[in-house]
Amino acid sequence: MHQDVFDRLQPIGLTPALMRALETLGSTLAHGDPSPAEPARVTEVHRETAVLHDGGAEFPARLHRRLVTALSAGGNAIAVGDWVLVQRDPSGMATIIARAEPQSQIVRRDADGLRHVVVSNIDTAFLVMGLDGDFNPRRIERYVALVSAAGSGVLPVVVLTKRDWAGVAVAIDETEALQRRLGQGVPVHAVDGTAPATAQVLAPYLRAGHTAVLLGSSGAGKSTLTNTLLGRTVQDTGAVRATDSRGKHTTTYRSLHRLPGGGCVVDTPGVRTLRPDLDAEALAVAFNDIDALAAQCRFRDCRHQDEPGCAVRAAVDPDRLGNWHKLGRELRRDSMNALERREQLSQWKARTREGRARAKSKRGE
Ligand SMILES: Nc1nc2c(ncn2[C@@H]2O[C@H](COP(=O)(O)OP(=O)(O)O)[C@@H](O)[C@H]2O)c(=O)[nH]1
Ligand SMILES: [Mg+2]
Ligand SMILES: [Zn+2]
Repeated sequence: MHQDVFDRLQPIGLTPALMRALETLGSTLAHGDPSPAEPARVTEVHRETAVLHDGGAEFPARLHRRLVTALSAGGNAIAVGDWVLVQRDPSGMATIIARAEPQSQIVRRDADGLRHVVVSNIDTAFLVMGLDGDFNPRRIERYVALVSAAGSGVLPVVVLTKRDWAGVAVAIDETEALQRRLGQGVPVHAVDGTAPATAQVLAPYLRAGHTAVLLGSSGAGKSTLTNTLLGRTVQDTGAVRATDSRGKHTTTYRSLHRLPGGGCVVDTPGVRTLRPDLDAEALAVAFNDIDALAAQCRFRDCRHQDEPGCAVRAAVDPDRLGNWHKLGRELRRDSMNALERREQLSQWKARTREGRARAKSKRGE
């Protein structure tokens, strides 16, 4: 890749590692193919099309069916933030023909346990929550676990919005309590998302070439923050119900925006129920205080439930510990389901093999 191409793409998040991945993809594709593939970043994904950015401008592109099928076979999909290669047909229409393996990926599971990629290649995850009826430390811990599972190098940052609405005293109390509960690895900020000065508070997480995603319930203030960071109104924002502070789903799809200061931000629609695609390691990272204290429990296999001499129960917020137990149960249920699904698949494959063999012998082959 030419230096000038890298220089053009670096402000929208291209790293040397991703550039090498794209180059490798490009050289494997080049065999016998005359038209060169161009690198670009995905800023929106729709059913059959996507919007891409080439460092200069945005343009529409088609998704290549074979690529979509190959990715979905591995429980994956093209997502906002991905780095891809595109090829143009004679009319100039672009098609995404390859995707670089993401450096980080936020993945949630739906009620059926199916994986959904939310966003790829991010540096910061702003966990946005209102200091109104939306405030819920357990939900924030769930988001921290979601981010821990995204791969190392993604920093979770809690952004408590509506500080102006809650009042300064309440905001300070809630912020300090949450910071104590989460520990020092997760910064917590209370902001007025509508105030221009909030862009300066979040600027350290949005350096040139960095990408941040905004996660949180509908009505938490993600689109408001996006507009404040951009310094202009790009995203529609919606009113929340006074009774339960819930928002209408004003934002319906994810979109990546380039910030005037150099970074990128991805606005997302809220999800009602959040199930992180967890593994034991990610859970241990998200709750590293529990992991560290466990070494001091009297019993080596302490479950931190009712055992005597439990160092975890003695030190950790009981509600946080309860949440850790709950996420652990979900994790075991999900991995059990994955095992069952694999067993089911191998049984089904064995049956089709037998079926084919029977058909063959009937035909007398
Ligand atoms: N007073 C106040 N209102 C806010 C703040 N952040 C968001 N809002 C309001 O909350 C509502 C929902 O915001 P929106 O950005 O659409 O939430 P989203 O669903 O997370 O994108 C809108 O009416 C916003 O104006 C804030 O910090 N202070
Ligand atoms: Mg929104
Ligand atoms: Zn214990």
